[in-house]
Amino acid sequence: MQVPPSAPTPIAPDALLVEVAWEVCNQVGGIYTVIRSKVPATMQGWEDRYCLLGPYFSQQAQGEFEAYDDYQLDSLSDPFAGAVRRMREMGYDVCLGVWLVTGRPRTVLINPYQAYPQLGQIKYDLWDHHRIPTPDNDDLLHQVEAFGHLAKIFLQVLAAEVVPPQRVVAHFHEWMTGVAIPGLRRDQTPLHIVFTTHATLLGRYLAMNDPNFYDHLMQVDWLPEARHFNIETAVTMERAAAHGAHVFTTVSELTVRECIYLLDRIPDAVLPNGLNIERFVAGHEFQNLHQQYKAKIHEFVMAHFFQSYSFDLDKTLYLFTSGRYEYHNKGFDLTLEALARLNYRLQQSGLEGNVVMFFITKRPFTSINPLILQNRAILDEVHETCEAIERQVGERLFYAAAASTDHRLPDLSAMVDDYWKLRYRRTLQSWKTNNLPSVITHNLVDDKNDDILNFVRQAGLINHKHDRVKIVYHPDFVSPTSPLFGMEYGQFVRGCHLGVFPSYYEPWGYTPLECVARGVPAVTSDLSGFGDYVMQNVEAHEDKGIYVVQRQEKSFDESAEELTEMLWNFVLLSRRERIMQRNKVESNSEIFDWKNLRIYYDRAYTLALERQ
Ligand code: G6P
Ligand code: 1S3
Repeated sequence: MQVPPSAPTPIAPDALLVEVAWEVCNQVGGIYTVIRSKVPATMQGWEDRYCLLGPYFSQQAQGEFEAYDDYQLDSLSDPFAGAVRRMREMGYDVCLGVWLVTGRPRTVLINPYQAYPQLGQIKYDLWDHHRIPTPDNDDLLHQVEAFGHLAKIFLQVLAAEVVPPQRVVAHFHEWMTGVAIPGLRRDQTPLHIVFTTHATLLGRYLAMNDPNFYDHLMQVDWLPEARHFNIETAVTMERAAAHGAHVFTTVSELTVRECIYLLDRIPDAVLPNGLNIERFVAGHEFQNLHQQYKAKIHEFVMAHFFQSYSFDLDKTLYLFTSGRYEYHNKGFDLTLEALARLNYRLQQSGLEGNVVMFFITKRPFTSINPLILQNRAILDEVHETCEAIERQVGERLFYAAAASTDHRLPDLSAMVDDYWKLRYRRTLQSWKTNNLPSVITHNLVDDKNDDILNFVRQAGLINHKHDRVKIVYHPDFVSPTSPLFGMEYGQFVRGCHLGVFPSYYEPWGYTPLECVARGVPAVTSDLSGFGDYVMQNVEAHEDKGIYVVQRQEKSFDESAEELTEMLWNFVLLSRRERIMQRNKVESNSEIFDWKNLRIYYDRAYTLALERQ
């Protein structure tokens, strides 16, 4: 039996903690994962002294949030409820309730639109007091500024509710909520403020556009660059938040460099990201789950490829990458180059087996390719026909066996009705084709200028029969309602053999960690916060199935060669070795549990409480 971890000692029993994030009950990207997965560990230390604060967007809130009714709200005596009641008396529309996620944390949501009538004044004050300019036509900036204004009011009301020596730590994530910080400092609100940036906005833009971003980082003049990319408002907000916070933090050592050169403040601490590993643990079942979901991927692969040619699925490895479509930043370019080299090596080697590589990302598309949908439907028909024949043969064979006098296996083909024989033949006839299996599963809005497609066209990596590395580009997230995969993303990950994420720009990067938590080995890079953390903190990480491609101070060609070598070595593993590796990966994922990483947050809060 597992011994439950004892609740950690509260860092400051008299303090309250409010964590403010745009992605509370509102999934946009990785910060949602940070906040949500951290809730159980945070609640262990802070219990009912913890509250989340985020924007109220009715559509998102409907599925994620349960508001307390007036009776429940009135019966609560804590300062959070007190502040909500007080704001309501002041005429604001504020909800207190629970976020319907593991840990069910207390959550305050505020509708930003209610402050739209005051936007003129809010924008004027931001400029007048903090030199933050706002253009007239950007609705996201308006939402952010309106929410920042309301979050500031809530925190000021809360600060007035608490009775000293009780204190409040307010932890803001990312510029979208950090916009409240300069005003809170100007008004000298008695709060202990922490600000975490999960990536610098300018860093992301520069990295996307400058192949030598890391070499040029030290010389960047932030304001002209921010203007050049038309992100001056957000960048000035980010800088104001970083400078206004008592404690400024980021998620990895890599982002520290960006903070120094682009935000002009050295972070006080690095807060690495973790997961609630317990949610991923499947006990001794996890290897079976791999087998089970791999079988579902087999079905997709049969539908996609076998109409043109077949190959041995038992000797096929499934690799994948996933995430936001940032071709260069996410390392899709490096991955494709390494796959082309791996394809060549495999062709030359005479080794058996194939690799199917999936690119799971999001691009504008008009529809799923109808031919691919049709193939899927025909394969289902083939499956049904086979099952019908199997049933018929099974019953007749059983009867023949019982009645047999010579104990010989009868002619099985004679046991199938002509109807089924014909149907079998016709279904297969309508299915087989001489065309190559498509690389992409959907019709893209802009097919001509797509970087992934242009690479495969140029490299000729277009699923020829003789290609040993096949490519499937799925420009939509995998979901149970998708007619092609019909599974959850997490199930898809479990069914694969290796995740490939050799990013060029990645402040942290959850995707490889999400593989590891499911017992699937993964490739990351030393330019991702996760990879950098692994190199510094996890001994013999390759043995544990975490491969780190060196991209710092390496040319594209050198990194591509290293990645090719890693993939090659992975392909050479025997099934037994893969099973053993998955066991090791899974049993080491505990290192990234928030139970172990929460301490970084607690240290930042302790520091904030020491600062006035
Ligand atoms: C799991 C299953 C085994 C299966 C293996 C396949 O470990 O429990 O029954 O043989 O997966 O592993 P592979 O790496 O070849 O997909
Ligand atoms: C950011 O989200 P992103 O994917 O835009 O924050 C994430 C959580 O800290 C981090 O994992 C990621 O690298 C950043 O880029």
